[in-house]
Amino acid sequence: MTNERRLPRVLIARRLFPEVADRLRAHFEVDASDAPDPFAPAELAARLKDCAGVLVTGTERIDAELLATCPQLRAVCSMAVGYNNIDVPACTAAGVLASNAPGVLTETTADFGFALMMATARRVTESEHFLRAGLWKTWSYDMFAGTDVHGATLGILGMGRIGQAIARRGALGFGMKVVYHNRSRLPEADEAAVGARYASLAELLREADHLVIVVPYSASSHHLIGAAELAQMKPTATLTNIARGGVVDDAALAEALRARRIAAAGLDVFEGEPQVHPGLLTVPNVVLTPHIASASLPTRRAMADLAATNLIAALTGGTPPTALNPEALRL
Ligand code: 8YV
Repeated sequence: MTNERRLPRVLIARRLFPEVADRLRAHFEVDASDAPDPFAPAELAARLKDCAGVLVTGTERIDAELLATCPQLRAVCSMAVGYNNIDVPACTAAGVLASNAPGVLTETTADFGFALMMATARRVTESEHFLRAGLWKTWSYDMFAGTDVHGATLGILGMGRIGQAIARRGALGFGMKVVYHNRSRLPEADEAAVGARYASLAELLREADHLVIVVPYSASSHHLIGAAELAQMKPTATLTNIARGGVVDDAALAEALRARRIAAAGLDVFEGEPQVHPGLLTVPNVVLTPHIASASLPTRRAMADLAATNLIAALTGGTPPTALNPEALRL
């Protein structure tokens, strides 16, 4: 008679690197999604029923209702740094370890934030559409004249790792003045490293030539930038959002862009994505990208690997390196 002990079962909730699934197979029985789309909530719940752990991205919603349907679950490990899709207190209450993936995507995401801000300021996609449409007939002194980035004032809303990496690019590479607003002020040495000055939100909005939003989404940052805030910005200013849809009121932004109350916007994230507010699709002065700020293959691999490391540690008695609720392991 064989007395084989079954390995704990884990789910990889999105199609991911096969190498990461192989790493997990050394420890677990693995159910890996190979579908391009996320699971519908009912399917996710069904697949999680007998799982001890799950590797998720920013798209799976993990809340008390779902947790109640999977009593065996002990770890939810995300490859995203933002974790507004995970109800961490509900995980803790259910004795489920939750982790995110900070650090590994900082520089890649900052590169993209800077690229999007520059494309917005210098009207890169708008002018490309013009060229592709066969409209380019001659040179003109003001054709697609944009706003300078070098030497301008860079306003950063949310000064965590990614905000600081963007500040370094602006200050050290482009001679920008850096002003920021954050829930808490940085230590003076960190401010000095990039010459960043702390400001109130109102000052930030008033002073920024280019406002870059990197603040995490939560109930307190919902529609932090709406019509009233956009009205305080310079008419020549740009706004770039690489944080989360919902931090900016997209309807108010579409209207501000249409009325040219600000010059332009660069958006990688949207309220209700992958849906995009129709008003944003019809104005020319916006650069739109499909939530790709962390999308370089080495970085996506590092994000997935960090989630796998957390999952393995959580389910094999180790210490998950980037746990959001380490106390859940002790419950
Ligand atoms: C992810 C992100 O690509 O890390 C985050 O918070 O928004 C992106 O890097 C996305 O959430 C999928 O995991």
